[in-house]
Amino acid sequence: MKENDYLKKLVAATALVLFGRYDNSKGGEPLRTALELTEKQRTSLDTLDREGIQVIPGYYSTAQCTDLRAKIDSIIEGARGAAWVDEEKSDHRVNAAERVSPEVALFCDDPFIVDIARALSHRETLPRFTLAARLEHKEGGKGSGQGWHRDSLGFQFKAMLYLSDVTTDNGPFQYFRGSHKRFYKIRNYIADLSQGFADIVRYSDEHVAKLPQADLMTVTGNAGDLVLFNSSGVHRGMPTRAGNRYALTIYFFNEPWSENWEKQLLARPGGAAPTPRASA
Ligand SMILES: O=C(O)CCC(=O)C(=O)O
Repeated sequence: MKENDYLKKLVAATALVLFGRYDNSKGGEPLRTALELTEKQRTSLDTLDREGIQVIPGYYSTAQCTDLRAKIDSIIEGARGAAWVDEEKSDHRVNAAERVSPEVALFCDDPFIVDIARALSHRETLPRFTLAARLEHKEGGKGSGQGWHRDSLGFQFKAMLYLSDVTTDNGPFQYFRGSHKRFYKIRNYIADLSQGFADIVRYSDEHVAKLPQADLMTVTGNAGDLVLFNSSGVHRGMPTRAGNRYALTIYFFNEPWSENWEKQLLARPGGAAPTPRASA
């Protein structure tokens, strides 16, 4: 092992401990009163706490998904330069699609999901936006998210709505159950990591092969299934073999809004002030 790998691990682990400690000290205003959650939301919170991921089948109807797939095509088409596309032209993304689509805005403001995010982060409000994405099979495409990674070392939560039926061919979401837990992360950095890493939240296939494979969840399913996940766990969109996959994903942040994020989002129509969605 190269010497500087140890140094990087040490820096990563120290950052983890610090992030863990300060995770709840930044972001928006703390919850003023306890949220009134439904039984279903409590189940989601328990599952997310234990596993880091929960799948809720049939959250949207087939008809809603058909409509939203067509909306995504026109949002990507209309966004032109503001759409992000990977090198292989497989992964097409528009961030903050709720700014141009009332249907996407409805999903972005879904109270069932937003309240789960608030309960998880203990925040009154959370900045968020919704990614509209179309994944097309292209030879050499790395999959949605461009390979194995954690989104951050501290809190991050996402809600992904499949708008296509998803098989092992068209890029299912993959997640290592339990990898969102602090102890798992620390063990991951200190003990398991045998590769050098250019970026402390990105992992090679060789490294991921050493993680407990029994924890690996490959989320195949139907259009309309909702996948809730703590995105500080190890995950990726599996590289595609055929077909395409549409999805909407809400990104929640437990941090004050930053201009850096704003640069990656779709401009508001008419040049209105670029404030994030953050209402409860
Ligand atoms: O779309 C997916 O399946 C994975 C996306 C992903 O890696 C991410 O949201 O960070």
